[in-house]
Amino acid sequence: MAKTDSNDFLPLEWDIPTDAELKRNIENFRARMFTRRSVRAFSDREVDPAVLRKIVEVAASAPSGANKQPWFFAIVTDPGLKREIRTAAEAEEKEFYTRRAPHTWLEDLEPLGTSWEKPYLETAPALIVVFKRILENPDQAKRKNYYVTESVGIACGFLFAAIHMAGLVALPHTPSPMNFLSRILQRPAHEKPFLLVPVGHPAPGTQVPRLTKKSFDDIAQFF
Ligand code: IYR
Repeated sequence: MAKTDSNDFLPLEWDIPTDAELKRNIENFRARMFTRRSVRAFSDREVDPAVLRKIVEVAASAPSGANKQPWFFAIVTDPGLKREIRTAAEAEEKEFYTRRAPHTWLEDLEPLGTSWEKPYLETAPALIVVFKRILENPDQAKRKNYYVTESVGIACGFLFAAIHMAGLVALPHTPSPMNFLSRILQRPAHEKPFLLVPVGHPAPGTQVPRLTKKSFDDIAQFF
């Protein structure tokens, strides 16, 4: 790696695990992650803002192109804003389910039991709205951030893992188009909505669809 005078490098702080520790670590993490489910029914139990803050800090620790950290997380707990978001999202979803979605798409959604109605956007105690920041600085239109979608995608992976490991549930929700989120949350034009994530505790008696994950051989191969 090229080090120039302008680089400030530190020793990596890292404990090298034994083979046994490695196996245990990944088995534990794998077992925890396999209990994650997307949830669409939330109880109204609140989540401490300090917990939400730590979850977002984990997400924002993700790697990003040239470390530009091209993201913004709007943590929405205000009931009036949640209601506005629900109303606008349902208007788009109604269009989607009754007009825009191709028949095959609706067929694929059938097992999930979804519809245009999104009560969870109001019941969930928090909505984390993730924005991508296209520009580093809105005044410098030529200085675009790098690999923005990849970076924000990784941050969202961290976000879902943090939510799950904290003991909360969430859903990656993508009403389309999502411009209404910029308007309601008054975000600047160089930020674009990426994902809407309701977070909270599951409603008592919540049921989730019986889903299976593809086999390892279907999705991976050693070369
Ligand atoms: N955004 C709609 C439709 C939807 C699309 C996909 I792809 C899903 O995996 C689930 C739902 C909705 O939220 O209902």
